[in-house]
Amino acid sequence: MRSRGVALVTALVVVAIAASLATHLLWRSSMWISQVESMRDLAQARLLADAAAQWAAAVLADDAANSAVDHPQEPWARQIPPMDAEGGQVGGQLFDEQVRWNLNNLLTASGKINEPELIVYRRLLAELNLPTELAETLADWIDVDTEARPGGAEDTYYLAHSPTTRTLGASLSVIEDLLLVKGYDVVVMERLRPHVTVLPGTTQINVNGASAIVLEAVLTGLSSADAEQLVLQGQRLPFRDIADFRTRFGKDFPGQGEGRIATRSRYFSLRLQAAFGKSQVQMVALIDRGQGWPVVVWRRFG
Ligand SMILES: [Ca+2]
Ligand SMILES: [Ca+2]
Repeated sequence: MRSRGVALVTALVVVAIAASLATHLLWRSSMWISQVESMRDLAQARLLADAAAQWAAAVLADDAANSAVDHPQEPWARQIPPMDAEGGQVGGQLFDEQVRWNLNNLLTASGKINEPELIVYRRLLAELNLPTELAETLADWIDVDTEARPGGAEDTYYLAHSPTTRTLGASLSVIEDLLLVKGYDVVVMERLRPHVTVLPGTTQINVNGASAIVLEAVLTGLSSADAEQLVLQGQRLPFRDIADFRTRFGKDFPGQGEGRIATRSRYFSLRLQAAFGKSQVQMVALIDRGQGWPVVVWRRFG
């Protein structure tokens, strides 16, 4: 009787273990299936985002074919709320990157610093109440020589500080590169970001959409009040061309540096969100409308 009792208990234990093992295996395989599903969904969401980027390029091509100016009231600038597409959802918005000052304007093709542009950057920093040494440290970071400018910093500084690194000696690829440069931190970045960008080569400022701070920095002789008045004018009715920009100012136009401004743009950034099944992706891309069909220069998923 006692041994039967023990055998029964043993049998029950065996059954219990087998059952829990089966549950565990079932759980493992369903985990595996859901992982495969979410990987598939993620891949689909990315495909959807890439398709949307191609659609944005087509929108910009269409704009170039139909208008000689670019301004934030044009159809390309509209925010597209998430909408159903190919079994998922996608939405986003295009932004004119040339309403911001391009930090790579500081560098000439031969790797030297463009001194008049450095003056523009110093002015921009001063308007933002940031130390103007940030212009010198960035200049040393991107120039090809290893001689430190007054207030700047070259390899000797970076090799002695953590994280140990060397200066870039080339134009910036992405704005986050700035965080490696002496004096730049998240607080500085937050203040700078609405007014600066990182684009290939040298670019002009599109006066349709640029901030008063940027206009004041690129046009020597323009006061804050002048710049603010111009921004308001452009918001009421976008400027057709630079002659229109000057004329509508209403009195003798004090700004110098017309080579730095334009009323159309080549570079646009795209921010979009795509969702498929259980997965969501965010994408940031830079689009170049320079020659022929617009191309995606780079894209990042987040
Ligand atoms: Ca346009
Ligand atoms: Ca230097």
